[in-house]
Amino acid sequence: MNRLLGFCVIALALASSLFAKTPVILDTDAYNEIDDPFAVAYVLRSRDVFDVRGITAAPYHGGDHAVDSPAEGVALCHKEILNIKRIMGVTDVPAYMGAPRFMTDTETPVRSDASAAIVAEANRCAAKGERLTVIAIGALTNVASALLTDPKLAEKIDLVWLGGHLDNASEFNLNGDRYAAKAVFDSDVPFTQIPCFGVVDKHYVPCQWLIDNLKGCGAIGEHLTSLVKWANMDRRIIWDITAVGVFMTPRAYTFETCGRPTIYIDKDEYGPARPGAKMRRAVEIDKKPLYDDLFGRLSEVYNKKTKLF
Ligand SMILES: [Ca+2]
Repeated sequence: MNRLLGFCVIALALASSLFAKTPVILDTDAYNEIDDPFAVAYVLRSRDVFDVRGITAAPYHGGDHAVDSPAEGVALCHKEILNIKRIMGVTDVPAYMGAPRFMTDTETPVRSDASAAIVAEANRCAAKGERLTVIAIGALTNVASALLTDPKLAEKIDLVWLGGHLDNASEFNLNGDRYAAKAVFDSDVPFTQIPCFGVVDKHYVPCQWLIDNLKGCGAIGEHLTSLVKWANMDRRIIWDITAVGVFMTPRAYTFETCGRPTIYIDKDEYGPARPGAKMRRAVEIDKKPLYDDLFGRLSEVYNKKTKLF
């Protein structure tokens, strides 16, 4: 009897771990490029996989939706997160305002509701023996600021970041806040990098194909279609979904473990890795299963079937 009871307890524990959702915060410059709203919608339609603890607005400067300052950029990103939540009928996921400026050195955080939320949710997870995953798809200001605010945060979170290139460190998200990127690379936070050029730049798809696939995706499909049309390009890459896809279609990814390079503030190349400092890096991503999963989840058929909202 005791043996049977023990077996049941183990089976239940295994089942709960198999079906445990990943606690996640998505940090996004949602108004910068049209790919961020795809990623936000993807996360919000994947709540069988993610326990979404919040979506944080990242600052940006320049960009597709050009802005004059990071303060203007982060405010528009926050507004766009709220807009996507409204369109999708999501009322139980908080949107947090991020840093209004970039970091000015590698040691001074730019505190914000976003960095505070990352620290608070990481502590909530840690209290239950869990780890918070932060998926970052913009400049790393909020993440670096959280790491600097709580020196023990690196022990409590895992980070997946779309940014940098495979062979050099001159890329929009990285350039947005090089001090923040350096602080993150110099930290001990478990870190998966999804490089842009050399990996995700193989993911060009025709814009008309995106529009065709968004038919039948309801109000969020119409919103994403309007963004694709606004971009007015023949083909493009939906960069940011690849950071979400790490959890959704992991078999589509080939990773390598590599040294964790030094980021220079004033040089485009990666510097040598600190001795023993490692990270995981995607080197190849098969886009077909990723897009199949994305559009399947965005469809109204899926939405009605799962009754998430
Ligand atoms: Ca982005």
